[in-house]
Amino acid sequence: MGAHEGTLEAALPWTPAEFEAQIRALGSRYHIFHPYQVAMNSGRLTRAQIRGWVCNRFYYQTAIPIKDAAVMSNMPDRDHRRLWIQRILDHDGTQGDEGGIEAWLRLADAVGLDRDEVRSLRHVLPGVRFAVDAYINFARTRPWQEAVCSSLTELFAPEIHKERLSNWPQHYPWIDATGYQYFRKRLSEARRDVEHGLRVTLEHFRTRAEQERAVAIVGFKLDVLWTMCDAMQVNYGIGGDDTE
Ligand code: AHQ
Repeated sequence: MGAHEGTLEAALPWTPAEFEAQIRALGSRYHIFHPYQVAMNSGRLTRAQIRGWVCNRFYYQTAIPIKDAAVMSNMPDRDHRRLWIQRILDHDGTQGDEGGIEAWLRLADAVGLDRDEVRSLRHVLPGVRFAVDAYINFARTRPWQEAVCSSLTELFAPEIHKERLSNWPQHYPWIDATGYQYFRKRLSEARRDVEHGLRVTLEHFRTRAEQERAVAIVGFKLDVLWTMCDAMQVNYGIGGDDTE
């Protein structure tokens, strides 16, 4: 290929299929491959390391509806808001459905944590807090389509929830099975979320430069998730003696 064609090719937008494939290729950076998650899903974490994860991830879970409300506040289109509001209800709950934050507190009960201790956020590590706050601030300050794009890490989420549901009961028999409701719930919710998020992303980012911006945005959010695991690994370690 001549230099001219090379330049031309580099400037051409990806087709929607190529664009989606570029985003899906980022899956290799998903936190399912982080040493802390790998150890977790292969039964090598201690009670304290699992409990530390539940406490820190609670901060992320409570941030999601706040993040999604920030996205909605920038969303002029009613039809998009009618879809997006479901994400807030999924976490905050509604009449007759306790929601994801309550389900996460049930996970806290199941791993032997005190709810008030989890709610106090006193165990949230600086690295986790900074990563989560960066995500909220991104959603507050960037165009709503960019914030929608950043949620596409959930393309890879069903796999990690399925892994927990199949591996944890055998690896962590001390965890009460009532705690797994959250992961089950996310299997269908993540798939529904991603359908809308992908449609918005593939439609909005048109030029090659815009498409590459979208790939960088998903990369930013992958870094948010990865950094949370880094902070937990540095502070809690991996493995060790599993005293109560
Ligand atoms: O439980 C998770 C969740 O509700 C969400 C919302 C979504 C977003 O808006 O960014 N991302 C997300 C994720 C959840 N669980 C994470 C996990 O590993 O349990 C994965 C995370 C994601 O992939 O973004």
